[in-house]
Order: sequence, then structure tokens, then C-alpha cells
Amino acid sequence: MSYSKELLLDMYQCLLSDRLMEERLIELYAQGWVPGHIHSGVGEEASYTGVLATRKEGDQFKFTHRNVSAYHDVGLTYRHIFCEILGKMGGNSDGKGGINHIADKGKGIIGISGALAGDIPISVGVSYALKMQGGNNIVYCFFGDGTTSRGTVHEAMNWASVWKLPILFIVNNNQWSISTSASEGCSIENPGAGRAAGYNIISKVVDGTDVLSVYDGAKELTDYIRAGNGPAVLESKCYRWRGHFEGDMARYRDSKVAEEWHKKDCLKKFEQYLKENKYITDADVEKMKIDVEAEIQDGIETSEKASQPSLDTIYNNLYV
Ligand SMILES: Cc1ncc(C[n+]2csc(CCOP(=O)(O)OP(=O)(O)O)c2C)c(N)n1
Repeated sequence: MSYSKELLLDMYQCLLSDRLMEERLIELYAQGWVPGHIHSGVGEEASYTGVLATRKEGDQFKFTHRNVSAYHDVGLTYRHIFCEILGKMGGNSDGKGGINHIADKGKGIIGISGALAGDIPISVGVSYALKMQGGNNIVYCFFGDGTTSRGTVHEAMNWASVWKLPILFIVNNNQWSISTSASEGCSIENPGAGRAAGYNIISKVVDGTDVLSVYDGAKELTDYIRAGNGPAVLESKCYRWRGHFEGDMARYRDSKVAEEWHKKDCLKKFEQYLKENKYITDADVEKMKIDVEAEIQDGIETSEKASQPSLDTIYNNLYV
């Protein structure tokens, strides 16, 4: 596949931005700023960046509890994201939803359910609405390898296939579901792509440490979906670098295996590719880092200064 320079640099910008955001989030959590848990997606960024580089205006997105940096890729500002994460006014639910409940209808961000996979049939419903409206917009529905074993995933895939709905199911296979390895939780090698076959859904398995492999797979599948052929499954193989949540020491896994995956760092690999092919220089990288860090810092400082929601707003947006 050939790539324009603009596409390559956009993808690098997103990958870098996602990495720096995920790293700052770990620091903020360690300093006690973040209420609740965070599930770091550091090391898994290419599975999101490569897929999201194929998006078009009007597409819809269902993310997960991990890689919250992806919200920025689809247009939410760091101010907005950090206000919600830190429980402050200025977030999408003025801080009452927190890190696991970032949503924005205007940007096509559907939001996520606390019960894993509860949001996948909802995403299929959104894709049904897109189909009724006509046009070629699609839903990007991300979830993890462990989540593929939930019953609702199968009901959702079945109806998406029967009704030929415009939805891409992206299975981010980071090899772990808390302390259960993918092979202990599922008897087939590819928990997403392997199961797609049972619903007559086409699929691809890509190297989640290589943003171009992810992009190529996602481009082929999204073109197929946009042409009206129905859903597809993309399974991206990567590795969860950190514990399930911050504080989980991940003693249940082999540190040597983890080290091997760290060597396949998606950001470093892509940076090397761009430098070798003379798309960027060391000076460009340094400049981009400074700009991204400044944007993240502005988001954090804004949210630190923002006020907490007042008590009299506690029942706002509650539906009974
Ligand atoms: C129905 C349900 N069961 C269990 C949980 C607790 N839980 C939260 S994240 C998680 C692991 C999910 O693993 P996976 O889908 O592979 O995603 P990953 O965390 O690896 O990104 C579990 C079991 C939950 N939120 N909902």
C-alpha cells in the first residue's frame, strides 16, 4: 500500500500524542489526582491510531476502559478529557462519569458501559441507525480479547451480519484479561477473527505493534464496510505493557515475555521507519514532542484549576 506524507505524519502525531498522554496519566494517578482506577494503554496505541486514521466525518466510535488517549484522536480536547478524568466541571458529564464514561455526541463518541460488552449491542444499534440514514458512515467498536467471550458480543455480531450493518469490530488482543491469559480464556488462537467466521463476517489479523499493518488491515475492511457489504472484524495483536490497572504488579505473567514485547515498541518502530525514509528528522520529533507536551500540560492545568461539580447539580442528567 502507498501512503501520503500527510497521512504518515498525522499517524505519527497521533501515536506520539497518545503515548505522551498515557504516560502523563500514569504519573497523575501515582500523585493521587485521579479518582478511581486507570487502565493504562501505554504500548497499545498503534491498535487505535492505525484504525482511527481511516475514519471519516460522521463516523461513530465506541472505545473501552483502556487507551483513553484515543478520545483525543477523534477530536476531544485535552482540557475536556482531563476535566472529566479528574472529576471537574468542563468534562462531558462535569466530572461525574470519570475516566470510564467519556462521551460526546457531537464528536460521534457513543460512550461505554461499565459492564463489559453491554455497549456492543448498543453500537450495533447505532450502526443500524447509520444504515437507515443512508450514506457510508460506519461505527468503530473497540473491545478487548477477554470481552469477546461475553454473550452480548455474539448476539451483536450475529445481528450485524444478518442485517449487513456498517460496523467494524476491533478486537485489541493485548493477550490478557486481568490475570487470565488469552489462551486460558479462549480455545482458539484468534478470539476475535476466529469467531467472526461463525457469523459469516470477514476478518483480518494484524500486527498491533506496527501502525502501518493496523492501518492496512483497517483500510481494507472499512472500504469493504463503506461499500455496503456489512460488518468486519479486525484483530490487532499487541501486549499489555503494564498491570491491568495501576497498582497491579502483574506477577502472574512471565517478565521475560513482557520484555520481548517491549522491544517491539510501536512508537519507536514507526519513528525509525519515518526517519529511515526521510519523512522526519530528530529535530522534527523534538519539536512535535514539545508541542504535544504543552497541549497536554495545558489540559492538566486547566482541569486542576476547574471547580468540582456543586452538590445542587448531583441529580442533573439522571434518568429514572
Ligand atoms: C461483565 C463484566 N465482567 C467483568 C468486569 C471486570 N473487568 C473489567 S476490565 C476486565 C478485563 C477485560 O479484558 P479485555 O477485554 O481483554 O480488555 P483489557 O482489559 O485487556 O484491555 C474485566 C474482567 C466488567 N467490567 N464487566
